[in-house]
Amino acid sequence: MNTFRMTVACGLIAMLPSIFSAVAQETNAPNQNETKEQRDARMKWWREAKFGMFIHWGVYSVPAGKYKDTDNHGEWIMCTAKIPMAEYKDYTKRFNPVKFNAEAWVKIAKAAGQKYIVITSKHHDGFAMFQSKTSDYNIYDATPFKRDPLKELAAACEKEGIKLGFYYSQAQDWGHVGGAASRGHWDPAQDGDFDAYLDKVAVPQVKEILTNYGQFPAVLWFDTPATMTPERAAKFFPLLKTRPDLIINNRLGGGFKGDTETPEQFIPANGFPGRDWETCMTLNGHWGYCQSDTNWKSADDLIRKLAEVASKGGNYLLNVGPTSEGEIPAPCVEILKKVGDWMKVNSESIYGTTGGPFSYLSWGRASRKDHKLFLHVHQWPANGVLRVPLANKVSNAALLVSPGKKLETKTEGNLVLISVPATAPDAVDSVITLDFEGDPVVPTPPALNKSAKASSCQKGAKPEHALDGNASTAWQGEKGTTNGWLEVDLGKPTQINFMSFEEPGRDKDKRGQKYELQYRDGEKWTTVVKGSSGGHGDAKTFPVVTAQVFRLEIKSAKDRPGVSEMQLFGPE
Ligand code: FHN
Repeated sequence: MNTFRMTVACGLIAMLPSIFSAVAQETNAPNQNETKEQRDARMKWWREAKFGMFIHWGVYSVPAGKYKDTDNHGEWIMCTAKIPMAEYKDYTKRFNPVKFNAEAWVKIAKAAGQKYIVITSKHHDGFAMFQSKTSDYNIYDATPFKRDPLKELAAACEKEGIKLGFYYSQAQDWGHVGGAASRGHWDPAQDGDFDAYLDKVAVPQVKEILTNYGQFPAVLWFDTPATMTPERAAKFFPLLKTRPDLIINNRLGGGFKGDTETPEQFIPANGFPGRDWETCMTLNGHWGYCQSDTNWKSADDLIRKLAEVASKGGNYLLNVGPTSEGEIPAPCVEILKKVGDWMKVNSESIYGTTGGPFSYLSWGRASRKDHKLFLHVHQWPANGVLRVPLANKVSNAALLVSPGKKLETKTEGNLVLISVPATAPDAVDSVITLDFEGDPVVPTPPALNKSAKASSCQKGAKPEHALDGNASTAWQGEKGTTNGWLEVDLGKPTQINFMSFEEPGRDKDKRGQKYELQYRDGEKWTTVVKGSSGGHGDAKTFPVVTAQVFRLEIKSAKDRPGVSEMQLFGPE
């Protein structure tokens, strides 16, 4: 065997342990051998719950976003203000949340219609919000409070029938030697061995939060897998396997998929077909309490987001950032109560539903339970007729608020026309139930699997990857290009009044693409709509245009132009 071949052989042999190790890691991961039935049973309560409360609470609520002459920080304040470890730890002396009332918090969540809570047991600053024997840098030992809020929350959740999950920052830890920092350490006191940190702090603390809180946690929400490898992730597997019913997200790292996808601050255009997913969002612009951030989302916006998430088969984890006194900010309580008022009337259209069959509806969203559709009407038809692009036989239609009062329906081609009252029962989201027979027959999106061209294509990509209905394939321009275009031929002149597109990679990639949608108008291109994406695509509605060839022109992109899925739709 010649030298080259010998070298290659030795190289492969040398790699074998890590290959076997990675495979071994994955095969040792929890739930590797569970059947579909076992998985469905384990995920059942979570899939039915649909709506949860995220709580980001920690010692960062003491500075509340301010540090010296800077403001607008959140739970990252120690990093974004580069606060030295010793100085940051001084905040613990002032952390005494005497107004904390677990029962009150759980009742706020229940009143909103939230069925589970996920609270930060330890965030990136390394401060444990529970009594930890592993490190005295915790709320019980390091503050005047001398209580374990997770224990009190666990008792309140048990009493009120709410599930409780724990968020844990397994890699980033700016308060313990060796803990990772995705933006690098800023205090030499943080420097140390990461594997030693995992063994001495993270793994023992995960054991504590998995064993000291009775039936909880029902969910373990790992976050930011900085520097995690399959071997490092595998350190947690034996612990995770001690809780066979535990639901684990996809952020442990080392390639561990976990049970749920976790889009953050956005709702994916098509959800994640075949995967459980949960989008988490803030109520203002910060996860942790930031006193100056009063930019609260409206209840109307949140109700429509909840309907959109349900229509795509996902869960909605909506965050609150309590104060250092232990209170959920009053505006959050008011907004959540309004969402709860809507849920009191319409929760049947959310709890236990799956995604609806429509890729697009001009007037709203649709969730589903077997042969019943819940039509979430955001734009009430002025002419009293709701047009539903469903070619199935329908047996009944009614307002959810008055189920006994049948609405008249008739079929027109592939449309179901529902006669509705002149006034919408709910200005934000009125729900109509529609019972149908058979499997849903809905329009094929006009651009799906159509032929496409592009200005350039990176090796291995094709323009058609943006039109194949699969968000994990994407068209991307050649490396080094910062603009380009993707052209689709619909095969015939088609009425279009809505466009959406998703971008490859996590929203962290922040491609920030400025784009124009154009249609071929004789020899020229006419622009229909312009916009820019924030890293996870965009969607636009516009006056109806009839054309056969459309082009998405990316005028500028921070990275090469890229689209993982583009959809064009016309009016029903
Ligand atoms: O860095 C964290 C952030 O502080 C927050 O906890 C969010 C919530 O999902 N997760 C990480 C950012 O992706």
